[in-house]
Amino acid sequence: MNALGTGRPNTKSAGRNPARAGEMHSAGSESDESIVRTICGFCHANCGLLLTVRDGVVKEVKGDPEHPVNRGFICPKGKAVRDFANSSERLLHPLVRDNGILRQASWEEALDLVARKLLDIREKHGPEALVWAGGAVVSEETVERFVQLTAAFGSPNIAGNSHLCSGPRRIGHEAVYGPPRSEPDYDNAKLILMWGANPVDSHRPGEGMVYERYNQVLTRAKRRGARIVAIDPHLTPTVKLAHQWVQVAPGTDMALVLAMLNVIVSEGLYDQEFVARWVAGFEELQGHVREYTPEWAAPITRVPADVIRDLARSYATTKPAAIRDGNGLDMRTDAAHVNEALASLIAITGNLDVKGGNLLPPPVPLSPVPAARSARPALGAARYPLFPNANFPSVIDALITGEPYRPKAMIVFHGNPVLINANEDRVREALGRLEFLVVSDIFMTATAELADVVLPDVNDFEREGYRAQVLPRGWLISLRRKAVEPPGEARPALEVERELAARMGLADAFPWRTPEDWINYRLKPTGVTYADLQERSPILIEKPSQYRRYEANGFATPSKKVEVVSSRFGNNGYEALPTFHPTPSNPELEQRYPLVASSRKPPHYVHTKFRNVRSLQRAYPLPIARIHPQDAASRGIGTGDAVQVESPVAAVTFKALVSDEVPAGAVLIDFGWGNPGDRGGNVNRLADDLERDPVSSSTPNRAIRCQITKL
Ligand SMILES: Nc1nc2c(c(=O)[nH]1)N[C@H]1C(S)=C(S)[C@@H](COP(=O)(O)OP(=O)(O)OC[C@H]3O[C@@H](n4cnc5c(=O)[nH]c(N)nc54)[C@H](O)[C@@H]3O)O[C@H]1N2
Ligand SMILES: Nc1nc2c(c(=O)[nH]1)N[C@H]1C(S)=C(S)[C@@H](COP(=O)(O)OP(=O)(O)OC[C@H]3O[C@@H](n4cnc5c(=O)[nH]c(N)nc54)[C@H](O)[C@@H]3O)O[C@H]1N2
Ligand code: SF4
Ligand SMILES: [Mo]
Repeated sequence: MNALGTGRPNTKSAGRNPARAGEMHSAGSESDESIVRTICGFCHANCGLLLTVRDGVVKEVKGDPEHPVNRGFICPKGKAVRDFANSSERLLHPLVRDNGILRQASWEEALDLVARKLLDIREKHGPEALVWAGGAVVSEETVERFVQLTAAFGSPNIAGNSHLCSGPRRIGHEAVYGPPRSEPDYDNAKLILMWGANPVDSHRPGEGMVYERYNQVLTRAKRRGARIVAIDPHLTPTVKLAHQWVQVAPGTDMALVLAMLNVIVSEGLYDQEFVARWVAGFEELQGHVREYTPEWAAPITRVPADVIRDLARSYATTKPAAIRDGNGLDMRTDAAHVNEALASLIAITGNLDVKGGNLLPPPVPLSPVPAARSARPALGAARYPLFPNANFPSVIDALITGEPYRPKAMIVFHGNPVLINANEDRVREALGRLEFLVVSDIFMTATAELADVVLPDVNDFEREGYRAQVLPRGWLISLRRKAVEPPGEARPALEVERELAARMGLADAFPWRTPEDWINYRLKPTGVTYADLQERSPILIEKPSQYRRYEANGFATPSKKVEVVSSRFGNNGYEALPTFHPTPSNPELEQRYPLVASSRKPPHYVHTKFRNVRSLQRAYPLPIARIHPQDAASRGIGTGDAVQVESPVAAVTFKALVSDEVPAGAVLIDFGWGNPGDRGGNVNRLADDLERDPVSSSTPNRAIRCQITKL
């Protein structure tokens, strides 16, 4: 084990009394100033931060130069963390709905009410009537809370947002070579395909893996001489950084991958040795892709045939080559199968689990969050058998149709399901049918506004927590330190969850009293303890790079081989080979809605968060719809005009930006508005949630048929 960092105390005092980490909590006295080393919790990167805390208030935020993930770098949101920490808009007291209105309540009253209602619902409808709905994995403790309570209650319905984020990619890759899903080895690749990913803005160059100085992975690779190709319909900062831009038409990646497979297979450019020894179904794949020539794919993808051919050849022959698949390959109706095709591409070219290719890093081993033992299956299990846990679209269906059973209560923790899922109006309708909705958040949100009980949580600087990340050279464990006291009556979710468990007769399922207990329990298999982290965080558990680990035991598939004809898919009633299905033609619909809208994550915000941070609000006040000059001209639309975007589901107003960042026929709309007070429209109101990927239940939040008119 190797400690990164200095070995100096983690909190150093600029005042007279050197403060130890544990004493930081009450930085109350007048002269008290200290630096707290912690991690940012606003996105997955979890950058190391140094907070200057004076008189119990965060005064300054800097990137931690010693944290390997960011080495002092801090993004625009990170810079605004101080304003966020000191926001005056925090939820300060529990709220309880009374005669239709949310009013302030004591913790006693709120917790008694939640316990009583949930027990009553269990008595009448069974434990499965409770659903947990969480948000993005921004650190471990932010996706763990209330899961334990829901499971102890007896419900298997743990439903997050992974149908929109990485779930489809994971299912697609695992169908071919089993878990874990592969991650690009940026620092050793000679060619890197950035496929539907924009890490220059998203700061997410990997999904299950982080990289040292992640904000420099691409520039570092370029400096080393690696070639970077961005496959993206939109002109993004990542595209600008790449050597080549393959401007695939939105949603047509399947045709592009199939044509690349066709070239590689027909020209014998695959890794013959690897294929012979490790690939099952290769002949079938060979026959299957014969019809998918570059000439066939060109009109579909709007990528010229010779560009496709060159891309296939260079990917297959530049050894080693890595692919970063991004969130542009989720949120589409062919999501799982597109990723299956990509996984086969990686494997047959011999780029799987080799240095500079796509690595298969073992995940950090953590003790499990105990799961429910339930008589009834999770919602969605029958329709989406390959989706782990429950999935949110099936929860919505069940609320509306009552099939296979109707949930009655929901706990939303650290997420905003009303805004982030396709078809906001239908999500609202569904949540309106709940008997009881509990929301834990730190701000009033579009989801919290619907709640029967709102539980004010503490924020990232007011609690202890932890993050366990995979780096190419090992496992990195960081401690989140408590730097300041929470405002008002905000209380840590761990404490709240425990109190609820006690009130509901579930105390036995909750032996953890403090964050320390919980962190020690979860980290036990790693050998790192809370005390170790107190002393020096982050801690890197070095795992010398190991490649081709499959040589020992094979791949984690039924045949122990890479299955380019996926038995996991085939055995569950899905197509076992990736197949192109043209969108059925519907002239009436296409005439009425001739454009296709996608959505964009603005670099200033993360999802629906931060619109209440004034500095960011000023920098980027409202959501923008980007439209191609040709489409703008024919509609008389100019930059700055208010436009109405209408889809078959809803109509929403945005400001227009005429720009050739988007191809003709496409519209690109900023995602994440719709919370109370942010004054922006929600792009997800336009998306259809019934059109879904049959494997992953992913909805087309990034492929919305629409028309635009100037207002
Ligand atoms: N159209 C479209 N839709 C999308 C996407 C897209 O690109 N386009 N992206 C998708 C993706 S990738 C994802 S991951 C999802 C995101 O889905 P979510 O994770 O549900 O979205 P967030 O807006 O991040 O919601 C996080 C909530 O947690 C609250 N919060 C912050 N800190 C704390 C805390 O310490 N405690 C508690 N209790 N709450 C806290 C915030 O105030 C916020 O309300 O959206 C998906 N939806
Ligand atoms: N600023 C900011 N950073 C974030 C987030 C945020 O909300 N804001 N969210 C965080 C989360 S939860 C996630 S999951 C990550 C996501 O981070 P990334 O995986 O980098 O994904 P995105 O940033 O959503 O970028 C997706 C890219 O796919 C492209 N794309 C859209 N449609 C298609 C298509 O049909 N084909 C292809 N090939 N490309 C397409 C888009 O133009 C875009 O460039 O970002 C994280 N970081
Ligand atoms: S929001 Fe910015 S500073 Fe915070 S973890 Fe993400 S990239 Fe790092
Ligand atoms: Mo995400």
